[in-house]
Amino acid sequence: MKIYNSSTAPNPRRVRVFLAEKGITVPLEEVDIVKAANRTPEFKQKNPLGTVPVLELDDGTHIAESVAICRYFEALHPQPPLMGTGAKEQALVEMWNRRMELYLFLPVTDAFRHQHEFFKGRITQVPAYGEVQRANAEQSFKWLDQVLSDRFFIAGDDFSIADITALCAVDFARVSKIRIQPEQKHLARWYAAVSSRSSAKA
Ligand SMILES: N[C@@H](CCC(=O)N[C@@H](CS)C(=O)NCC(=O)O)C(=O)O
Repeated sequence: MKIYNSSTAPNPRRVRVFLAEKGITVPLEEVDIVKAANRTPEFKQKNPLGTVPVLELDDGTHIAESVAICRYFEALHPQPPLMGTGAKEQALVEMWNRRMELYLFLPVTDAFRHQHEFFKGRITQVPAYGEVQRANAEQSFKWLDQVLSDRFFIAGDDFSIADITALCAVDFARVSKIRIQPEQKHLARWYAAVSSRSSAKA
């Protein structure tokens, strides 16, 4: 078993943090996305979308999509639960993780993809769309600050995959100069708590 990884990209980090929280070690193989090693026909046999992370099982199965990889390890190693336990909690964690993906992680990564030199020639960049997504990301920081005014973690009392998605988004946002604002005290309190966990170094 191994994971095709990029040590600088935010999606593989989500999986690394998840595994670190579980205390699981999986060999990592670095894919040089700067040199577009993820876009070769050989890599696309593992994941036709040409993205990392990809989990390769010993039977040759490839599982891409960060949440799908996390789901696999949650099923094999349920402790500590990071995707909720019981119908209600699992649904709430799923809801918050989807929200973090759609309204935080996506605008943050779109701002980067559509405005940064790195993606020039790799995708059709629409800088104005990047600007809209930057504003959406900033709006989501404000919203998350409110959300965190009445709870310790994003989905409630327990640390979950939703916190991991949000942590990786907030850290990656720095590349596009999107930062927690001084008045966003709840968000700053949450960020200090999650980024001081040892898993955050993964
Ligand atoms: N929905 C996918 C997104 C994967 C993704 O976009 N990965 C980025 C790294 S964060 C990538 O491979 N980018 C390289 C490229 O697009 O060339 C997931 O959750 O894993």
